[in-house]
Amino acid sequence: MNSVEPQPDQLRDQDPEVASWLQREDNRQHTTLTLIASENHCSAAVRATGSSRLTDKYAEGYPSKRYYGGCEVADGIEELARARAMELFGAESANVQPHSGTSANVEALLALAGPNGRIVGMALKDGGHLSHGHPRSHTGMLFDAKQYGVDDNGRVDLDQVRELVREHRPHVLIAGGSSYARNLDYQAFADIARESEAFLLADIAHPAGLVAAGVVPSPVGIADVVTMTTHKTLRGPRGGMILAKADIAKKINSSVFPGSQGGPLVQQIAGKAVALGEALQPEFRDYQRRVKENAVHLADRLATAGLQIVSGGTDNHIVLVDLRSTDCTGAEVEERALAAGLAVNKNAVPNDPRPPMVTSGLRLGTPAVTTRGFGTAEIDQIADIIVALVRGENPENYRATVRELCEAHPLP
Ligand code: DSN
Repeated sequence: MNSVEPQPDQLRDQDPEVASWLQREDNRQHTTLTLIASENHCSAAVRATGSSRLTDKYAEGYPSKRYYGGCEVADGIEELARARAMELFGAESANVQPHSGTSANVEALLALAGPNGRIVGMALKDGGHLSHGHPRSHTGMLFDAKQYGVDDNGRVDLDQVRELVREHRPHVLIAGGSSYARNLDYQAFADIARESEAFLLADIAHPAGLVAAGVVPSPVGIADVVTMTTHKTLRGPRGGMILAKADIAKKINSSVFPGSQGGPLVQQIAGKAVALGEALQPEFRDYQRRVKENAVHLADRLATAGLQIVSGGTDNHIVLVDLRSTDCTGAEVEERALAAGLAVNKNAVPNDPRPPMVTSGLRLGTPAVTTRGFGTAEIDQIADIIVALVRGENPENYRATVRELCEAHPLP
């Protein structure tokens, strides 16, 4: 394998045990094709920020209003990240401090609904996210949460959303999901929210990069608040971000700090600034266009081979395969795929009769392999391997092909 990076000498010398785990992860990523829809490979420039001295710095507060001295660099970096985020998404304000997408959601919900407030979001089992009011998430405990689902075609049923909102009168309506492959009609969601005087929160954790590139519709300017992660299609470091309309920005900022978080991770904010700078370049649009093209192609190829695709296809980077008409579970195919060198994840499909650790579905995504330079020809090869694995063929028969694809398409 040509581009596995050696661990820094200091780490190897001081702690060979940890260094060897890191080396093992490098090797795993180099020799595995990531088809997990929420993962990507960020640039070396983004990764460099994570190992910088910024990791040592406390900077509680916001630029120019910190509770520690020596924050001039942290201020400059946070201002830069905020300015780039606002430019990229056309937003009135940006908070780049949330540690994750779930943190961003909890922070925004606490700001807009308050403890014990009412919220409505998409159910996890239908493609939503834990932090949209699932009973095991604090968002399902702190708030009085009701959940909407999808119809028999795997699409959000706006009539059901409207009915639920009229009945439950939420403070916040959430539009967004983590295994939903179709565009959402943000204007229709906003109209439903407005009718009941609710705020609209759009969670674009998954399609953030596609939104930034204009490849899928943007909720910015329609939703009151937009939350996201920075490491999925946006291809930055791990973390979260919140965009808000100017009139609620102060509330959101107070909910992030001091409401829910202490010191921001300045090294992650620097990584967000780098990734946002990359996303402002013309090549990023082309990358996102190819992410979607590859996903549409993958869905078509799998469907042509006889696999069922939830909602019949995709509008974004996600392909959700329904395995109920086959002999296998999501967990079985996940294990076979890994043995062949493909990282995928089992996922519930709407009305799934199996438990979450088994499931009847497979969630696939194209962001990471598109970063490696995959086009539709390589997607065909991957799709054919997945079909063969679902049919019960031996994963070992495909390991060499996957390795060749990895070698021909090294990590950034
Ligand atoms: N981990 C995210 C995903 O895989 O979609 C959800 O939190």
